[in-house]
Amino acid sequence: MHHRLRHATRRRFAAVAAALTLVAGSAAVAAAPVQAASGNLIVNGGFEDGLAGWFPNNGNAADGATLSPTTDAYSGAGALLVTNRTTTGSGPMQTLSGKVQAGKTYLVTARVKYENPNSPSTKQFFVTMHYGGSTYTNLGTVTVPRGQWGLIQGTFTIPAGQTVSTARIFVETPWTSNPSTAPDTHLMDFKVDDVTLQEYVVSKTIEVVGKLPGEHNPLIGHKFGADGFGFVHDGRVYLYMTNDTQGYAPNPATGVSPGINYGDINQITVISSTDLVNWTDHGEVQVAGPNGVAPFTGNSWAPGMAKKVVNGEEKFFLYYANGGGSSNVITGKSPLGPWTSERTSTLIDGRTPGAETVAWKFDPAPLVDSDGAAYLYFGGGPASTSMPAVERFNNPKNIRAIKLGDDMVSTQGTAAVVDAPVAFEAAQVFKREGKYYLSYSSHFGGNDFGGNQPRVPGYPGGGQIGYLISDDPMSWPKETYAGVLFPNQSQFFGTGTGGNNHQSVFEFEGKYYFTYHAPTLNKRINGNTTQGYRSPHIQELAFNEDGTIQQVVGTYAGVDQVRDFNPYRVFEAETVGWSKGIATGKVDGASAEFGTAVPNLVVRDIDDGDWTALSSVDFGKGARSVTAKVRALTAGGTIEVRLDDVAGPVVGTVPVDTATGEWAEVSADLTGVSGVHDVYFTYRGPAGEDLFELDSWAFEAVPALDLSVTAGTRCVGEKVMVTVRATNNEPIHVSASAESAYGTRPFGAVPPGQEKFRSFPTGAASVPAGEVTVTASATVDGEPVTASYRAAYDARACG
Ligand SMILES: [Ca+2]
Ligand SMILES: [Ca+2]
Ligand SMILES: [Ca+2]
Repeated sequence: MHHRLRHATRRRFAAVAAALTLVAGSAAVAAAPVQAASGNLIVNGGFEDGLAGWFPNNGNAADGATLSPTTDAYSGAGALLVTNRTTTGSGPMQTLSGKVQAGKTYLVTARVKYENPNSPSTKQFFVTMHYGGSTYTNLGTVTVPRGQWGLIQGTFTIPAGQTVSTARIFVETPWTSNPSTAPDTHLMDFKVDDVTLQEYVVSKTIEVVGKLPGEHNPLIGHKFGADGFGFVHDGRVYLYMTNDTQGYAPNPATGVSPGINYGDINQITVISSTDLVNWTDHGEVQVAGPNGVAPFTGNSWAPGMAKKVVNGEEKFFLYYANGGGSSNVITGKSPLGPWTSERTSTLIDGRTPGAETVAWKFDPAPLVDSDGAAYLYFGGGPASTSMPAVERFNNPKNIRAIKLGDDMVSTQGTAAVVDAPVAFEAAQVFKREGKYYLSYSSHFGGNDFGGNQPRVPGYPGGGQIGYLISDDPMSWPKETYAGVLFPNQSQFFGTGTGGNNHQSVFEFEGKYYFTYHAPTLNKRINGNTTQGYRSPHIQELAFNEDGTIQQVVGTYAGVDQVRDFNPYRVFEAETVGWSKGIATGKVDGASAEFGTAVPNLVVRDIDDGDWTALSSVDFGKGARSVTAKVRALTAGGTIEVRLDDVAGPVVGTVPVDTATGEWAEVSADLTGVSGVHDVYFTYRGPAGEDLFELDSWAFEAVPALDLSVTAGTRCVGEKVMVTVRATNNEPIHVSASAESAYGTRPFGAVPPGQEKFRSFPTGAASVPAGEVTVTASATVDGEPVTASYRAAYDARACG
């Protein structure tokens, strides 16, 4: 009876363990985002301390084995040898009493090897938990070839309510009732080394470099974001996105998350940039759900953004899909909030006139026209089944346009049909040179759209971005269709990047840009088997003479950086061109760069070897120091500042030597930093520890003196005189002197705003072209500052 129960339990768990192994094997490329919350719970797991902590499994009276140290180790100098085994469960055991808890998830690993030449050529081993009594669970397994060290690996969650006071783990071979009939098969000697057991915390931190240095797509590498909507305000581009990271939950063992579940998403992610390469993470707006700005909505997908002055006050309106059934809007005081809800029910739903038959009343995209009139475009999903199948496929009439009220949070009149060919979702409108452009995503066919129907020539294929051009923002007959402006992203980014898309177009400093998404970061994490987690991309949009759009080509290169990055100010550390291994999180308090009323984030999960980088930073004449606002989490952390490459020269090292747990400023002098460079901050410190958090950076320029210097020549009789003129543009006295091939002449003190001349008699009738150097010095803010200037003169002959 006892054995039967034990057998049944063990077989069941053996099957589970085998399935886990298969999953782990198929995703061997994935880096497991493991965080050991407590370190190794096993005492002397490497057997470097003899047999300390270990005893032979004695869970059954029949179990028995001899444990002895061996120097044939997998790592280090020692390992364990198991001999004289009496049951398949005979192996080394260690108690976990007081170390593990019900409901928590753990990773177990161990190295095993057997060498008996009479044993099978491969053998399966387990690490098994004995909770007590007859409750055994296989935690991890491996099938290893004879004579080689194999790696047992597995994750397991201790069931809620499981008693763990007598929990013990041991290493064994597969159970059989009568092992002594074939001892070489079932009771062979084996060796064990490197046993670990760690608690697992699912981490969303993306450990791979998701945006490669030099590339500009995806826009960010440390989190996901889909359905990006580009919005320009006050010289800055904001991108509002569906928070695809919200339900991302990579398995700690495999690194692979379950597929995306849109139903989990009730936040909108916001990033912004002034150069389209370095993006600031503003975190997530909790839009929907019980704690959301609009708690009467449950989801927040596919945002759209607009601004308008209402009753003399500039307001920002963030529209979003409340799942597939309705759309809503919240109101911001700035593009980053704070946010309020002016409504107590959804903006677009089954009651919206003209939208009754639209299956999915979602994907709301606003347009504020140049005359102040505002419109909302929305809708999608399967066409009415009352239509003929061919029409359902080609002209499903599932998109709508409706006028927004002056308050931007109500609609006016009846929604008009947008007859976008093969339409599925994601309508968005922009205006250029008096014409309105409506782009949208096409459907993938199938029974919802009438089955496999003949496609009208020129109409979009599945999952493409088509567009219409109209003179009227409310009139979109099928004749306004203008073509496909973007094929499916899988055409450019390959296996694993197919699926839906959602685009927007925005104008920034005279150029038009196209936003779309692709699961390229997901692909970099997991290879070609992606789980639907999408990342934002941008390409430039170009137009033909007739106003049609040149089809966009998706690239990892992305768009050109609009301007160099200005380092001489306080800017958020969560502004990143490229990164590795970091996460971001919201903290209380104001943003140093964006003000008191909007969220501030910090860079977190900084481990030894992680880094962040800024693209194309203009240091001008030179930077002399950098300051970081940090919160040390351990002693011994440093920040290395490097130029142009993650392994580039270190131009300064910032010690993070402040009190742990406290925000403080740390800084370092810099050497050799001038001109335009990519800047890499590489983080160093004790391995396996969270080093510090980062809030903001500031660089300080080498102080310079503002002098204008010119040189020239004139003839005095038949001899050449070299002349030099220095103008002091500083508000203080500057001491200066000039040096030429013909000597050195002091100017003495040059008063603020004044100029002085000096002449160098050459004694020659002709001189070649040359240069003078003026050296100036002054005391600025109590510090001596010296600067030198060069000025050239032409060759001259006199007489
Ligand atoms: Ca060892
Ligand atoms: Ca990290
Ligand atoms: Ca910050």
